[in-house]
Amino acid sequence: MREQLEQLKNDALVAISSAVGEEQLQGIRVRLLGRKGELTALMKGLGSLSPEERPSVGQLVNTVRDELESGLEAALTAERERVKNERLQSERIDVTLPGRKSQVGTKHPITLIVEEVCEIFAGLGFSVAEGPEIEHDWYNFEALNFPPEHPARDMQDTFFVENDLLLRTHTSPVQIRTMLKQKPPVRIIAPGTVYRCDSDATHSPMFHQIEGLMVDKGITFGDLKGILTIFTNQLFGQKTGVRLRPSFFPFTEPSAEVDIACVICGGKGCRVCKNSGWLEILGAGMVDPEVYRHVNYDAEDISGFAFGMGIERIAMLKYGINDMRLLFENDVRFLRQF
Ligand code: 2NM
Repeated sequence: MREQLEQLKNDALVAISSAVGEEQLQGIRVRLLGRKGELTALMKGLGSLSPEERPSVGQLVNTVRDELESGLEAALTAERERVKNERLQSERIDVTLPGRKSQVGTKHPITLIVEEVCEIFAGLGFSVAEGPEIEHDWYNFEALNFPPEHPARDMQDTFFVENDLLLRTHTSPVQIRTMLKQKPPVRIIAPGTVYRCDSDATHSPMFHQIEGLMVDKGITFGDLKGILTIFTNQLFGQKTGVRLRPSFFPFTEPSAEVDIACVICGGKGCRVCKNSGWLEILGAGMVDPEVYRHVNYDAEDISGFAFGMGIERIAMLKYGINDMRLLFENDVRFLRQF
C-alpha cells in the first residue's frame, strides 16, 4: 500500500505539472481527491491493514493528500496568474498615444455669402430682418401687388400648405411685415430660404434669397443705383462694371435688372455669360405706391427702393461653382474647400 501511495503521488505530480488550463487541473483534483477519487479509494483500504500498520500508513495518506492539495493549489494559482498576464498584455492601452482629432466643420458657401452680403449692407446702415417661411397669401402676393390671376400664384409655381397658407416664394413678405410694424425711415435686408415648385438642373425647389428695402423722405432712383453699385463693387471688386436694364416686377415701378461685367471673362464674352459679357445678379426698383397703400405708408410723403438677389447664383459666380447641386448635396469634400 505504501508503494501504491508513492506511485499515485508521483503520477499525480507529473499530471499536475503537465496540465494545461484550469479545467484540466480541476479535473485532476476530482480524479484524485473527489468522493470517488483514487486517493479516497486507497483511504477506504486502510481498514484492511493490521492495527500496527494503520497509523503510519494513515499518516502517509494524509501527507500525500496534503502534498497533492498544495501542489494543485500552487498550479492553479500559477495558471490564474498566467491567464491574467495574458489578458493584461492583449488589452494593453498606450495612454501616451495622441487622441484621434475630431473634424471641425466649415461654414456652407451659402452661409458665407449671406454673411458677406449682410456685412456689406450693415456698413451702409441696413439691419437684418426675418420672417416666417410659411406665409399667408396676403403677405406673399396680395400686399406686393400681384394681380389675382398672376401666374406666380398658380399651384404650378407655388407650394400651397392649405387655403391661404403657402411656402414663401421670395423674402418680400418680410419687407411687408417690417413696414406694417415700423414707420419710415426703413433700411433692412431680409436673407432667407424660399420655395418654388420648380426642379431641374438649374432650379432647386428650395433656395436662398436676400432682399433689401430702403424707404425714407426723398429716396430716388439715384440712391438705388448708388447703393447697389457700392454693393456690387464691394462683393465682386472695385473695378467690376455695373449696368442697369429696364425690367418689370409687380411691386416696383420703375424696375431694373442689375448686371455686373462677367467675373469669368471680364466682359469679353464666355460660356458663363452666354457671350454677352454681362451677368444678371439683382432685380430692383422703386417701390410701387400700391405696395405703400397696403402697409399704410403715404406715397406722397415718402419713397424708396427695393431689390432682391438669389444667393446660389452669387455663390456660384464668386466661388466658380459650375453645378448648383453641389450646394445641396452636403458632401464635406466639397464644403471643406470654402
Ligand atoms: C426683387 C426685385 C425688386 C422687392 C420689393 C419689395 C417690397 F416689399 F418692398 F415691395 N421687396 N422686395 C423686390 C423688388 C424684390 O427681387 C428680385
